[in-house]
Amino acid sequence: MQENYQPLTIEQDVQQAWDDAGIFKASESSTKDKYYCLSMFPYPSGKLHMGHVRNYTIGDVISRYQRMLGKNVLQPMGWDAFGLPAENAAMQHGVHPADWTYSNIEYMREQLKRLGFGYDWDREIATCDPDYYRWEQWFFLKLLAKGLVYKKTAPVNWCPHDMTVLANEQVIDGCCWRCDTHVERKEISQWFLKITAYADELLAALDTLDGWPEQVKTMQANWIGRSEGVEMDFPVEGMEQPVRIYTTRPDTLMGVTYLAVAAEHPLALKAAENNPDIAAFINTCKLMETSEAAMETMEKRGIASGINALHPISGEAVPVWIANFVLMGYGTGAVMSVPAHDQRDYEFAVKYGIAVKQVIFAKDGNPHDDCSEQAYTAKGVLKNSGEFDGLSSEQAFVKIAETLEKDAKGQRKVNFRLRDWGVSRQRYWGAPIPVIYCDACGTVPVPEQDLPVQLPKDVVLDGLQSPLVAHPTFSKTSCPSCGKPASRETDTFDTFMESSWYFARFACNDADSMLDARASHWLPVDHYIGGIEHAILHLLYARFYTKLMRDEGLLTADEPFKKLLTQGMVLKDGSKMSKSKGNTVDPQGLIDQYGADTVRLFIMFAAPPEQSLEWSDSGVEGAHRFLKRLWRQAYLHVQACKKVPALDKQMLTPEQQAVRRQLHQTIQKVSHDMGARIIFNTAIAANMELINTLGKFTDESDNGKAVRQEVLEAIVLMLAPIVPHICHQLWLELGHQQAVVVVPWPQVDDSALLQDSLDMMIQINGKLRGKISVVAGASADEIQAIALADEQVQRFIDGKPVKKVIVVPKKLVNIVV
Ligand code: OVK
Repeated sequence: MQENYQPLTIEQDVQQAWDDAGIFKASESSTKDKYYCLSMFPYPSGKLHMGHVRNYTIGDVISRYQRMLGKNVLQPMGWDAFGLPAENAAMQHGVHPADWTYSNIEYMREQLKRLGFGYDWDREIATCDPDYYRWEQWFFLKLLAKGLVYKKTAPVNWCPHDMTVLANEQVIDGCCWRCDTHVERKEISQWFLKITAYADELLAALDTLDGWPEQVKTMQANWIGRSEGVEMDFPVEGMEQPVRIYTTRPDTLMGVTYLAVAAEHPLALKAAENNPDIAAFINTCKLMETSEAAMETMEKRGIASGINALHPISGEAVPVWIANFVLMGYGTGAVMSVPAHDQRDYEFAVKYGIAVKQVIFAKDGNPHDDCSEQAYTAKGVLKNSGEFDGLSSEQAFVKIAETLEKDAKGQRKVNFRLRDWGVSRQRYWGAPIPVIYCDACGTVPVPEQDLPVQLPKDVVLDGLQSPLVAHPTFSKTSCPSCGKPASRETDTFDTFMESSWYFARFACNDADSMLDARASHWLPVDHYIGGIEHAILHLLYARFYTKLMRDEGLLTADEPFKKLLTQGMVLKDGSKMSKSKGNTVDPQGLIDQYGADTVRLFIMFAAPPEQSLEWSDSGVEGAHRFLKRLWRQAYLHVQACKKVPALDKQMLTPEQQAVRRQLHQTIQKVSHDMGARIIFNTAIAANMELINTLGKFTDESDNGKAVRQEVLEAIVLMLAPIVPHICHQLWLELGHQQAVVVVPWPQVDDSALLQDSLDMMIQINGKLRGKISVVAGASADEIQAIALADEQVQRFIDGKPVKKVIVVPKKLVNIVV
């Protein structure tokens, strides 16, 4: 055994040994229980960020721990390879997005290997590979045939100067990132997936996800936004068509003082016909970004349409306003406004001098229901509401709904906030949408035998229009149905399409169909690890896709991810590591300097996985020192103990018993921390304490050596998931042939725990100087020996001769020097 810890050599050799033995290849024929552990696959953006290292270390530790528990583990890795960054890089550096992507994959794959992650690389996927996206196209066409896919117009961000569509991230403060021109909203025809058809199930099934953080389930539930309300019609003066609105607060109906409609609403367009001011206002509404965030924060503006609607119950005239915060794509494009009881309506009413009519009052008559400064949004009791006066909000909900239903003016309705998923992107680096447009036959799906529709490589990107639009052989084709010239869809899929099913394809990445029986074998993923930024969209789309694949007969699972761990951020000096702040730490430098195990240990020791982790250079040093100490202890033991004596449990001294008790308490604690709690820092700390104890344990008797061997072996096994290279090597040095990866997790010896122990205070010259743990029933001589061997006691004695030792049974040891 080498005297010094040399991580770089060990790590290379150990990784080679794993590779040679094919240790991480997962097989479906194993008789063991399966365990599918998955970390969110990366965008191949260039090189690993510390956030990736944290994510993938957590996943690898869980995988290795489960393997030691006897599970048949699948842990795959791949690349979420399409998307805008590749196009940007292509333009900046003059490389093709495909070349940029594949060279990043090469580099990042090496980094992952260097960190020792136990992936089954045979299952690697890159989503930009036609063998992957062909099945995405195939599945899209299945959904099209089923009516779960449709086309409609939807707004995009449009730069009128560059004449191009912009992604939300290319809009900066409402302006184009390239030319700073004000971005407009433009309606174009796009493809949608009917996720709303699954809204009920997506919401209800959240209750079955016991292994998900409550916070994530709440975010999903809010996003789906099921509400119970009433849909009703307001007749319009001088027109046949009423205005339809939906409200979750019908109890406030008698407080309506205006209606607000979207700029694209038919009433708004009608009003604009002979009013240039209205026409101008509608035009300015088009100059608006489409992102939800922008809609939330923009200034709320409007204009009176001059049209009156009629209140469905009182029959009073209600003015119709055109407002920039009402969107045609949301609900009916019109809302009833109750300024007294909705803050946005209140601010708008105050701004434009519209009446505020309070109809809900606090039940207890408290003055906090006052509406003179802001809206009163709580529920309460109705007043100023005619026949409904005196009812509670809850009673009024029912009564008003019944009244409207009786007169056929409205009806109760369950609504969802969730909208269908727009999957068209006007970009090059994505999976082509497999449809053809023919003047004679309309929209024609690409026949199955013509899939995949391959993304052509011979393009030049200029950052303006997608090069697919003008590509001579791609955009021009012939109709599969009538054979006449036709044009191909030039939009590509949203990259969330690829990440919505990759976890299933990992199970059968070589299948000659989208999925085969192996997908149902491995799914659901037992543990999914990733960033909280994906709490809503990615996780919802993946759940939706799972249900779609199930309903297509491709999968038996109802849900994709049984357990979810959302990892915390990596911070430096209190803020998120980012290029713009200049506070990033490059993992590669640390790996080169200290080795992968040190980086892994620091990351797992610095914080529990769900909390944010503050970067600390001294913490990395500390982790490295600990590994050197572990190596040293093993080295000294192996030198002193060429042949390990058998442990004789009947002949243990009290000190040996105390060490064994701490050992088995540690196994118990670490198993609980790593298994049930999924907390690793405390598990590591317990092992550190055990190493400290071993450092003080100088017993060179046969049983002493046997205990030391037992402790070292257990530490190596317990730390193997976290620092797998050093543990692999130490396991061999401790005299074993098998790779530690496949050795079972250590078992608690209950008999070692049974020994009663007690703490005894130590005084030196009458002053309290420490504490020792001894087995109940230990003799005075044994207690004296343990006390004198204690490191702290030795420090205080400081080489002076011991004059006297007084042992007060079960209480204290007094040493006189
Ligand atoms: N491909 C998607 C993705 O998020 C996942 C799909 C399943 C949708 C974690 C940074 C960083 C900070 C500043 C500048 C640059 C980078 C994420 C994910 C996983 C993969 C941490 C990544 N900080 N990057 N791909 N990270 N932290 O490559 O939360 O962005 O779980 O790694 O991340 S990803």
